[in-house]
Amino acid sequence: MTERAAGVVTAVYGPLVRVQVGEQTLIVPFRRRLRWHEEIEDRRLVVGDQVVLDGKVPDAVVAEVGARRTTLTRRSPGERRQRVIAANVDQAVVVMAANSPEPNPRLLDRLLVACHHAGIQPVICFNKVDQGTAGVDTWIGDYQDAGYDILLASARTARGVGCLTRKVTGRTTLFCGPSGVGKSALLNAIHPGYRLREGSISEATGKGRHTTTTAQLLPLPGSGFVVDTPGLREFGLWDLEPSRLQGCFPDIQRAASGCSFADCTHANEVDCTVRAAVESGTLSVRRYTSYLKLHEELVEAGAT
Ligand SMILES: Nc1nc2c(ncn2[C@@H]2O[C@H](COP(=O)(O)OP(=O)(O)OP(=O)(O)O)[C@@H](O)[C@H]2O)c(=O)[nH]1
Ligand SMILES: [Mg+2]
Ligand SMILES: [Zn+2]
Repeated sequence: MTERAAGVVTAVYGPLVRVQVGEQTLIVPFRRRLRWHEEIEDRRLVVGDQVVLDGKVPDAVVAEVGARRTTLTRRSPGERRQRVIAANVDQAVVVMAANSPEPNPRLLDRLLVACHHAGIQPVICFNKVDQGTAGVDTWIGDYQDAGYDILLASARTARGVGCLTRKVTGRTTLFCGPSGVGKSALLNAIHPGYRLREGSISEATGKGRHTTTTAQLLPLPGSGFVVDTPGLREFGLWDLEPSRLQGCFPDIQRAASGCSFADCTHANEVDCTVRAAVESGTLSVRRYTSYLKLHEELVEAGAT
Protein backbone atom coordinates (compact mmCIF):
# COMPACT_ATOMS: atom_id res chain seq x y z
CA MET A 1 0.00 0.00 0.00
CA THR A 2 1.17 3.54 -0.68
CA GLU A 3 1.75 6.05 2.09
CA ARG A 4 -1.69 7.59 1.69
CA ALA A 5 -4.85 5.73 0.74
CA ALA A 6 -8.54 6.59 0.56
CA GLY A 7 -11.08 4.34 2.21
CA VAL A 8 -14.51 4.17 3.82
CA VAL A 9 -15.27 3.51 7.49
CA THR A 10 -17.25 0.26 7.77
CA ALA A 11 -17.40 -0.04 11.58
CA VAL A 12 -16.33 1.91 14.67
CA TYR A 13 -14.98 0.15 17.74
CA GLY A 14 -14.17 2.89 20.25
CA PRO A 15 -10.64 4.05 19.49
CA LEU A 16 -10.34 1.83 16.42
CA VAL A 17 -12.17 1.88 13.12
CA ARG A 18 -12.55 -0.70 10.41
CA VAL A 19 -11.77 0.78 7.03
CA GLN A 20 -12.27 -0.71 3.58
CA VAL A 21 -9.47 0.31 1.23
CA GLY A 22 -10.14 -1.22 -2.15
CA GLU A 23 -10.32 -4.96 -1.50
CA GLN A 24 -8.50 -4.67 1.81
CA THR A 25 -10.11 -4.44 5.26
CA LEU A 26 -7.99 -2.77 7.92
CA ILE A 27 -8.55 -2.10 11.61
CA VAL A 28 -6.75 1.13 12.40
CA PRO A 29 -6.61 3.91 15.00
CA PHE A 30 -7.26 7.53 14.14
CA ARG A 31 -5.14 10.59 14.80
CA ARG A 32 -6.08 12.60 17.82
CA ARG A 33 -5.95 15.66 15.64
CA LEU A 34 -7.92 14.38 12.72
CA ARG A 35 -8.29 16.74 9.79
CA TRP A 36 -12.00 17.31 9.04
CA HIS A 37 -12.96 18.75 5.68
CA GLU A 38 -15.99 20.54 7.13
CA GLU A 39 -17.03 22.17 10.37
CA ILE A 40 -19.10 19.71 12.38
CA GLU A 41 -20.25 19.62 15.97
CA ASP A 42 -19.84 15.93 16.71
CA ARG A 43 -16.28 15.08 15.76
CA ARG A 44 -16.54 11.33 15.86
CA LEU A 45 -16.07 8.99 12.96
CA VAL A 46 -19.15 7.05 11.88
CA VAL A 47 -19.82 4.33 9.33
CA GLY A 48 -19.85 5.69 5.84
CA ASP A 49 -17.22 8.34 6.48
CA GLN A 50 -14.77 8.78 3.62
CA VAL A 51 -11.29 8.87 5.10
CA VAL A 52 -7.65 9.16 4.12
CA LEU A 53 -5.16 6.86 5.80
CA ASP A 54 -1.61 7.91 6.39
CA GLY A 55 1.31 5.50 6.76
CA LYS A 56 1.96 1.93 5.82
CA VAL A 57 0.26 -1.12 7.31
CA PRO A 58 0.60 -1.99 10.21
CA ASP A 59 1.21 1.64 11.19
CA ALA A 60 -1.54 3.22 9.11
CA VAL A 61 -3.79 5.74 10.86
CA VAL A 62 -6.86 7.68 9.81
CA ALA A 63 -5.64 11.20 9.16
CA GLU A 64 -8.44 12.97 7.26
CA VAL A 65 -12.21 12.82 7.02
CA GLY A 66 -14.05 13.99 3.91
CA ALA A 67 -17.06 16.32 3.91
CA ARG A 68 -20.27 14.33 4.41
CA ARG A 69 -22.76 14.24 1.57
CA THR A 70 -25.55 13.31 4.02
CA THR A 71 -25.63 12.95 7.79
CA LEU A 72 -28.30 10.96 9.62
CA THR A 73 -28.52 12.33 13.15
CA ARG A 74 -30.64 11.64 16.20
CA ARG A 75 -30.80 13.16 19.64
CA SER A 76 -28.67 11.03 21.91
CA PRO A 77 -31.15 9.23 24.23
CA GLY A 78 -31.35 10.98 27.60
CA GLU A 79 -28.91 13.72 26.58
CA ARG A 80 -29.06 17.13 24.99
CA ARG A 81 -26.58 16.30 22.29
CA GLN A 82 -26.59 14.73 18.90
CA ARG A 83 -25.50 11.33 17.81
CA VAL A 84 -24.62 10.79 14.17
CA ILE A 85 -25.73 7.35 12.99
CA ALA A 86 -24.11 7.23 9.57
CA ALA A 87 -22.58 9.43 6.90
CA ASN A 88 -22.97 9.47 3.13
CA VAL A 89 -26.06 7.25 3.01
CA ASP A 90 -28.42 8.00 0.11
CA GLN A 91 -31.34 5.77 0.95
CA ALA A 92 -32.87 4.30 4.12
CA VAL A 93 -35.05 1.21 4.37
CA VAL A 94 -37.19 1.79 7.45
CA VAL A 95 -38.13 -1.70 8.59
CA MET A 96 -41.14 -2.55 10.75
CA ALA A 97 -42.67 -5.96 11.30
CA ALA A 98 -46.08 -6.28 9.64
CA ASN A 99 -47.47 -7.87 12.78
CA SER A 100 -44.97 -8.71 15.52
CA PRO A 101 -43.08 -7.05 17.24
CA GLU A 102 -46.03 -4.66 17.15
CA PRO A 103 -45.32 -2.01 14.52
CA ASN A 104 -45.13 1.53 15.82
CA PRO A 105 -46.39 4.19 13.37
CA ARG A 106 -45.23 7.05 15.63
CA LEU A 107 -41.66 5.77 15.49
CA LEU A 108 -42.08 5.25 11.74
CA ASP A 109 -43.11 8.90 11.34
CA ARG A 110 -40.06 10.06 13.29
CA LEU A 111 -37.72 7.97 11.18
CA LEU A 112 -39.33 9.23 7.98
CA VAL A 113 -38.99 12.83 9.15
CA ALA A 114 -35.31 12.23 10.00
CA CYS A 115 -34.73 10.84 6.49
CA HIS A 116 -36.43 13.78 4.77
CA HIS A 117 -34.52 16.21 6.99
CA ALA A 118 -31.21 14.54 6.11
CA GLY A 119 -31.98 14.37 2.37
CA ILE A 120 -32.04 10.56 2.47
CA GLN A 121 -34.66 8.80 0.37
CA PRO A 122 -36.88 6.58 2.53
CA VAL A 123 -38.36 3.21 1.62
CA ILE A 124 -40.83 1.64 4.06
CA CYS A 125 -40.48 -2.11 4.43
CA PHE A 126 -42.98 -4.22 6.34
CA ASN A 127 -41.20 -7.49 7.01
CA LYS A 128 -42.50 -10.84 8.29
CA VAL A 129 -45.63 -10.74 6.12
CA ASP A 130 -45.56 -14.57 6.40
CA GLN A 131 -47.09 -13.89 9.84
CA GLY A 132 -49.86 -11.75 8.36
CA THR A 133 -50.31 -8.01 8.13
CA ALA A 134 -52.84 -7.49 10.93
CA GLY A 135 -50.56 -4.97 12.67
CA VAL A 136 -50.56 -2.55 9.74
CA ASP A 137 -53.82 -3.15 7.87
CA THR A 138 -55.61 -0.16 9.37
CA TRP A 139 -52.89 2.43 8.69
CA ILE A 140 -50.68 1.28 5.82
CA GLY A 141 -52.97 3.27 3.49
CA ASP A 142 -51.86 6.52 5.15
CA TYR A 143 -48.36 5.96 3.80
CA GLN A 144 -49.58 4.84 0.39
CA ASP A 145 -51.64 8.05 0.16
CA ALA A 146 -48.58 10.08 1.20
CA GLY A 147 -46.74 8.60 -1.77
CA TYR A 148 -44.15 6.52 0.07
CA ASP A 149 -42.36 3.63 -1.57
CA ILE A 150 -43.68 0.64 0.42
CA LEU A 151 -42.47 -2.92 0.26
CA LEU A 152 -44.07 -5.99 1.85
CA ALA A 153 -41.39 -8.56 2.54
CA SER A 154 -40.51 -11.74 4.33
CA ALA A 155 -36.92 -12.69 4.98
CA ARG A 156 -38.27 -16.16 5.78
CA THR A 157 -40.13 -16.85 2.51
CA ALA A 158 -37.98 -14.45 0.43
CA ARG A 159 -41.05 -12.49 -0.63
CA GLY A 160 -39.98 -9.01 -1.72
CA VAL A 161 -36.29 -9.84 -1.44
CA GLY A 162 -35.68 -9.59 -5.20
CA CYS A 163 -37.35 -6.19 -5.25
CA LEU A 164 -35.35 -5.05 -2.21
CA THR A 165 -32.13 -6.22 -3.86
CA ARG A 166 -32.90 -4.14 -6.95
CA LYS A 167 -33.62 -1.09 -4.80
CA VAL A 168 -30.32 -1.29 -2.91
CA THR A 169 -28.03 -2.16 -5.82
CA GLY A 170 -25.66 0.64 -6.71
CA ARG A 171 -26.59 2.82 -3.74
CA THR A 172 -25.68 3.19 -0.08
CA THR A 173 -28.71 2.11 1.92
CA LEU A 174 -29.16 2.15 5.67
CA PHE A 175 -31.51 -0.36 7.30
CA CYS A 176 -33.12 0.98 10.46
CA GLY A 177 -36.06 0.22 12.74
CA PRO A 178 -36.87 -1.42 16.07
CA SER A 179 -35.09 -4.49 17.37
CA GLY A 180 -36.40 -7.84 16.20
CA VAL A 181 -38.09 -6.68 12.99
CA GLY A 182 -35.62 -8.57 10.80
CA LYS A 183 -33.16 -5.96 9.51
CA SER A 184 -30.24 -8.37 9.71
CA ALA A 185 -32.41 -11.21 8.40
CA LEU A 186 -33.36 -9.15 5.32
CA LEU A 187 -29.72 -8.33 4.67
CA ASN A 188 -28.81 -12.02 4.97
CA ALA A 189 -31.61 -12.75 2.50
CA ILE A 190 -30.15 -10.20 0.07
CA HIS A 191 -26.67 -11.67 0.49
CA PRO A 192 -26.27 -14.88 2.56
CA GLY A 193 -22.51 -14.27 2.58
CA TYR A 194 -22.98 -11.54 5.22
CA ARG A 195 -23.78 -14.16 7.87
CA LEU A 196 -25.16 -11.48 10.17
CA ARG A 197 -26.30 -12.62 13.58
CA GLU A 198 -30.08 -12.84 13.88
CA GLY A 199 -31.80 -12.70 17.23
CA SER A 200 -34.74 -14.28 18.86
CA ILE A 201 -37.91 -12.58 20.03
CA SER A 202 -38.53 -12.50 23.76
CA GLU A 203 -41.57 -14.65 24.61
CA ALA A 204 -42.29 -12.42 27.57
CA THR A 205 -42.33 -9.03 25.84
CA GLY A 206 -42.73 -9.90 22.16
CA LYS A 207 -39.83 -7.54 21.53
CA GLY A 208 -36.45 -8.03 19.95
CA ARG A 209 -33.34 -8.49 22.07
CA HIS A 210 -30.94 -6.05 20.43
CA THR A 211 -28.87 -8.62 18.61
CA THR A 212 -27.01 -6.18 16.35
CA THR A 213 -24.95 -4.03 18.69
CA THR A 214 -23.00 -1.81 16.34
CA ALA A 215 -23.63 -0.30 12.92
CA GLN A 216 -21.66 -1.73 10.05
CA LEU A 217 -21.34 -0.88 6.40
CA LEU A 218 -21.28 -3.91 4.11
CA PRO A 219 -20.33 -3.96 0.43
CA LEU A 220 -22.96 -5.47 -1.85
CA PRO A 221 -21.84 -8.25 -4.20
CA GLY A 222 -22.60 -6.08 -7.25
CA SER A 223 -22.15 -2.40 -6.53
CA GLY A 224 -23.26 -0.37 -3.56
CA PHE A 225 -23.31 -0.73 0.20
CA VAL A 226 -25.83 -1.52 2.90
CA VAL A 227 -25.67 -0.52 6.56
CA ASP A 228 -27.00 -2.81 9.27
CA THR A 229 -27.83 -0.92 12.47
CA PRO A 230 -28.84 -1.82 16.03
CA GLY A 231 -32.58 -1.70 16.83
CA LEU A 232 -34.04 1.63 17.90
CA ARG A 233 -36.44 1.94 20.83
CA GLU A 234 -37.02 5.62 20.27
CA PHE A 235 -35.77 8.31 17.96
CA GLY A 236 -35.35 11.91 19.08
CA LEU A 237 -35.28 14.47 16.30
CA TRP A 238 -32.31 16.80 16.25
CA ASP A 239 -31.70 20.25 14.86
CA LEU A 240 -34.96 20.62 12.99
CA GLU A 241 -36.67 24.00 12.84
CA PRO A 242 -40.41 23.57 13.58
CA SER A 243 -41.21 25.50 10.40
CA ARG A 244 -39.35 22.89 8.36
CA LEU A 245 -41.32 19.95 9.76
CA GLN A 246 -44.08 20.12 7.16
CA GLY A 247 -41.46 19.65 4.44
CA CYS A 248 -40.75 16.29 6.09
CA PHE A 249 -44.40 15.18 5.79
CA PRO A 250 -45.11 14.96 2.03
CA ASP A 251 -48.86 14.53 2.63
CA ILE A 252 -49.08 17.61 4.90
CA GLN A 253 -46.89 19.59 2.54
CA ARG A 254 -49.18 18.82 -0.38
CA ALA A 255 -52.32 19.72 1.55
CA ALA A 256 -50.72 22.97 2.75
CA SER A 257 -50.49 24.55 -0.69
CA GLY A 258 -53.74 26.47 -0.23
CA CYS A 259 -53.24 27.74 3.33
CA SER A 260 -53.80 31.50 3.64
CA PHE A 261 -50.69 32.13 5.69
CA ALA A 262 -47.29 31.18 4.31
CA ASP A 263 -46.18 30.30 7.84
CA CYS A 264 -49.41 28.45 8.74
CA THR A 265 -48.66 25.79 11.38
CA HIS A 266 -51.97 24.06 10.53
CA ALA A 267 -52.88 23.94 14.22
CA ASN A 268 -55.60 26.59 14.49
CA GLU A 269 -55.18 29.23 11.77
CA VAL A 270 -58.16 30.24 9.62
CA ASP A 271 -58.34 29.13 5.98
CA CYS A 272 -56.04 26.19 6.60
CA THR A 273 -56.30 23.66 3.79
CA VAL A 274 -54.51 21.04 5.88
CA ARG A 275 -57.29 21.05 8.47
CA ALA A 276 -59.84 21.15 5.66
CA ALA A 277 -58.22 18.04 4.17
CA VAL A 278 -58.44 16.26 7.53
CA GLU A 279 -62.10 17.25 7.88
CA SER A 280 -62.97 16.07 4.39
CA GLY A 281 -61.12 12.79 4.94
CA THR A 282 -58.44 13.26 2.26
CA LEU A 283 -55.65 13.56 4.84
CA SER A 284 -55.15 10.97 7.57
CA VAL A 285 -56.14 12.17 11.05
CA ARG A 286 -53.37 9.99 12.45
CA ARG A 287 -50.66 11.55 10.27
CA TYR A 288 -51.99 15.04 11.03
CA THR A 289 -51.96 14.33 14.78
CA SER A 290 -48.45 12.92 14.48
CA TYR A 291 -47.33 16.11 12.72
CA LEU A 292 -48.92 18.33 15.40
CA LYS A 293 -47.28 16.40 18.23
CA LEU A 294 -43.86 16.54 16.64
CA HIS A 295 -44.34 20.23 15.88
CA GLU A 296 -45.15 20.91 19.51
CA GLU A 297 -42.15 18.89 20.63
CA LEU A 298 -39.81 20.81 18.31
CA VAL A 299 -41.19 24.16 19.47
CA GLU A 300 -40.63 23.14 23.10
CA ALA A 301 -37.13 21.85 22.38
CA GLY A 302 -36.26 25.18 20.75
CA ALA A 303 -37.66 27.17 23.67
CA THR A 304 -35.63 25.47 26.41
N1 LIG B 1 -41.47 -15.29 10.61
C1 LIG B 1 -40.47 -14.49 10.27
N2 LIG B 1 -39.45 -14.29 11.12
C2 LIG B 1 -38.46 -13.47 10.74
C3 LIG B 1 -38.46 -12.81 9.49
N3 LIG B 1 -37.37 -12.04 9.42
C4 LIG B 1 -36.70 -12.21 10.57
N4 LIG B 1 -37.35 -13.07 11.38
C5 LIG B 1 -36.94 -13.50 12.71
O1 LIG B 1 -37.03 -12.39 13.60
C6 LIG B 1 -35.99 -12.46 14.56
C7 LIG B 1 -35.23 -11.14 14.61
O2 LIG B 1 -34.54 -10.97 13.37
P1 LIG B 1 -33.24 -10.05 13.27
O3 LIG B 1 -32.82 -10.06 11.86
O4 LIG B 1 -32.25 -10.41 14.29
O5 LIG B 1 -33.88 -8.62 13.67
P2 LIG B 1 -33.13 -7.22 13.71
O6 LIG B 1 -34.10 -6.21 13.20
O7 LIG B 1 -31.82 -7.30 13.03
O8 LIG B 1 -32.93 -6.98 15.29
P3 LIG B 1 -31.75 -6.20 16.06
O9 LIG B 1 -30.45 -6.60 15.52
O10 LIG B 1 -31.95 -6.59 17.50
O11 LIG B 1 -32.04 -4.73 15.86
C8 LIG B 1 -35.13 -13.66 14.19
O12 LIG B 1 -35.51 -14.75 15.00
C9 LIG B 1 -35.48 -13.91 12.74
O13 LIG B 1 -35.33 -15.26 12.37
C10 LIG B 1 -39.55 -13.07 8.60
O14 LIG B 1 -39.65 -12.55 7.49
N5 LIG B 1 -40.52 -13.90 9.05
MG1 LIG C 1 -29.90 -7.02 13.62
ZN1 LIG D 1 -52.48 25.39 7.29
